[in-house]
Amino acid sequence: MARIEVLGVPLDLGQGRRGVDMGPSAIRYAGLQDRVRALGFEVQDLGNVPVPEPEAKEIQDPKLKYLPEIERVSEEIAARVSEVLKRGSMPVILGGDHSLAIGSLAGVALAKARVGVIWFDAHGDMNTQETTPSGNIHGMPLAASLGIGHPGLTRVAGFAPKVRPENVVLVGARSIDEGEARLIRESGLRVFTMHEIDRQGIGAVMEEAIRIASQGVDGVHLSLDLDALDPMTAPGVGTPVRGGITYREGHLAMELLAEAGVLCSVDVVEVNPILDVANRTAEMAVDLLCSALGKKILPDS
Ligand code: HAR
Ligand code: MN
Ligand code: MN
Ligand code: MN
Repeated sequence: MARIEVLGVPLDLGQGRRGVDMGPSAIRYAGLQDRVRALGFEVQDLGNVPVPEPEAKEIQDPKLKYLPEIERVSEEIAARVSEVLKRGSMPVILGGDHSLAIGSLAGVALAKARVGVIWFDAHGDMNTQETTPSGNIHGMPLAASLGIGHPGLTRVAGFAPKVRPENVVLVGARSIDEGEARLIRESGLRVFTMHEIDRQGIGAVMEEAIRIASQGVDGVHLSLDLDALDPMTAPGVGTPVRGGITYREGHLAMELLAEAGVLCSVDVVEVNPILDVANRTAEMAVDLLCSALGKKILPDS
């Protein structure tokens, strides 16, 4: 039976609100291990990657806050994630803020010749030190993975880029900064904003997203930012944006991914228990992960 290995990354250095470092605990507390085992997987929890506390560090570059610390954590994540894949398991990385995806995608790219990415997010995460309005690195991981931005972020694990734009799809976007919009157009990745989801329906959007991400690759990485969902469904995130993916749209998207059978690795990020309502967002994260791993409303047997 397939094996899942869980790696926690209590990282909050990539953004400005405390509490997202408690995300891995909240997701585990929501029953992750038992729920995934109930689907028939073997599950091993590798514990957490060590992450420095912001109070113990100083911001050096206001356009790339905590860059040296995030670089070090990213290298560690990359090494751990590639080991998991080389053992034949599926890594599930629990955040923490989305800057951790720089490391997780680096790890996937180390282990696989060519990888596709489905990036669920309200945001573009396509900023660089030149375009960022905040200096927060969690607004940069998709750009970094495409080889755009500061070399400290793009060259994690010693090479760039990690993915080709023709295999990258952004789903659920509704808050894109001006500079990001330009980088998105220039890089040529495919974006399904909430407008396309409203118009075509999440089913058609996901079919196309899966086709693009899986063309010619050895696996598809799902980077699931919980702020892709509507704040009514997922209130416990640091940068909520109205008008997001509904509970069922989220599940249908994950169910279609499971049916496609292409997933090789998953990030679950931006869950902030301090901003949450009775752990609802962490529970939603576990629910969505189960659907992505093949949970059906009406099981076959
Ligand atoms: N685009 C804004 C910035 O770069 C906000 C980014 C918020 N990002 C996340 N991850 N929550 O998607 O500062
Ligand atoms: Mn902390
Ligand atoms: Mn994000
Ligand atoms: Mn986001």
